[in-house]
Amino acid sequence: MAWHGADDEGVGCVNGTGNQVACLDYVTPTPQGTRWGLGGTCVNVGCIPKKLMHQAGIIGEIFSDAREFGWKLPQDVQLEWEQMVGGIQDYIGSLNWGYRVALRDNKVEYINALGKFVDAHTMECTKKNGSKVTITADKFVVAVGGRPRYPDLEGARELCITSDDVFSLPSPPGKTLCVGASYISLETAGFLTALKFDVTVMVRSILLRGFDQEIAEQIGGYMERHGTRFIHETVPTKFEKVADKIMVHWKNLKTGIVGQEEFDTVLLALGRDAITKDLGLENAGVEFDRSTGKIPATNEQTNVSNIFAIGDVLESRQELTPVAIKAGELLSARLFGGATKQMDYNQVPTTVFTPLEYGCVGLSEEEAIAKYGEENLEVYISYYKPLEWCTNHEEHNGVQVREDSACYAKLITHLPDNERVIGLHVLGPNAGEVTQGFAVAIKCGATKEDFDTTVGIHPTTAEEFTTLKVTKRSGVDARRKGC
Ligand code: NA7
Repeated sequence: MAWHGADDEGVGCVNGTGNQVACLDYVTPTPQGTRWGLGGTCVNVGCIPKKLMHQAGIIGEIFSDAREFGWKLPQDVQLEWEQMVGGIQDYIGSLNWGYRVALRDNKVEYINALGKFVDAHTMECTKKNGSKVTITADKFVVAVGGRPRYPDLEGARELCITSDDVFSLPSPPGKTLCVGASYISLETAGFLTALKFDVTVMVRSILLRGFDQEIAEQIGGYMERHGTRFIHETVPTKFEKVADKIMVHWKNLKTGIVGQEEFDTVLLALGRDAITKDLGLENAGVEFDRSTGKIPATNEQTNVSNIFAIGDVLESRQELTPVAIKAGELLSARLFGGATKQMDYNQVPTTVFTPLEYGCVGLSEEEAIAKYGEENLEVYISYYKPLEWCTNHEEHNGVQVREDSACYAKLITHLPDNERVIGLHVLGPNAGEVTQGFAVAIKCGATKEDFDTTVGIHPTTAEEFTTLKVTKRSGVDARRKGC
């Protein structure tokens, strides 16, 4: 059996079974020449460096809290970009090495080559130096993941970067434009703003499509008040090199007005494509969507019985590393361990690491209304201010650094089903940590009463969910002054 692609999910240790296993991994460099090591998107150019840069931004914001708590800090605290990037890249290097060692310890052969199916049991592997080897296997797992999409616009590939490049930029990005309004764009814009860069987000339609729109708007509002500029209903039309800058030409979709502005860096976050098109899937008889690269599968099995797919290449599944890891573990246990458990893709929690983090599990309000009808739902809401923020009265450009009603908790319940909780949303510090525990409760079928009878931990932000009383239906103002 061969695992193809080393997104974390591919680095499986199924070899305890005595099977012969190979893991094929190859990173095609970006148009800017960025390449990385073993571990896939999350480790190298996704979750890991993103969270660390987000943390660098949070640390910057904490300086103003620290002063209010009595720490005497210089006013002009500076970030050294090169040191931050160096530290993050060193850490990633250690993870890459750890994966190689894990593969070796588990007697998995690591082949640093680009694979292409010759038929359903044969794969041709091309190494960096052009030499080829052919491997055969009883079973294949396709876990090649996705890469950022480039628009068909002049200068896009030559001049712009993507999330594949931003975490290893050798010098500070300077004035930056983030194109796109989904989580990769907003997270990048968020941490770059917190790191004190001049950042603009170009939005074609709405923020965070697919997420709860009330919260998406709140995220945008918070980011805007804290220094990120937004250009709405606008798309880029051309990128041009002017001296050492990038001239971005754009068009407003509503008014038709065109304009241009210079930036030092342009980051494109316009979606990702599964990189299956050169994988020779057709040679193996595997069906896939030629426009998105996605592979349909039933319980991770493609239409060809010995070829499986996990992770971002799967059609209609979440593009989240922990989802892929769990699906991969369950798949290997079924294939080689005699297990029968299938992956449950429902109620998967996730977090958007914008400056104010957004964690959610279950349905958005829009999805809940579409599925059950508004009359069958109760939506409990509360604005809150973390205690940790409450000593900070500093203002920046007329905005309180730590605002009163910026954080938000929302619980959606299904009335006919004993008020079972079908959606939990939290906007605030440590939202990922808050959401993870509640996700277990929701998976167990928790009701509003279960939340109400759970004793809160005081003083925390998560306790907000044990005291929710105001419903949206009531029209009562859920805003609060202070902590
Ligand atoms: P997403 O979630 O696919 O979102 C793409 C964003 O880029 C979205 O805001 C789009 O606006 C916008 N977009 C797409 N094409 C254009 C063009 N041509 N011009 C301007 N704006 C555009 O992408 P991410 O890059 O954040 O990737 C996240 C992926 O990782 C996603 O697939 C996850 O599931 C995993 P729209 O809302 O369509 O108007």
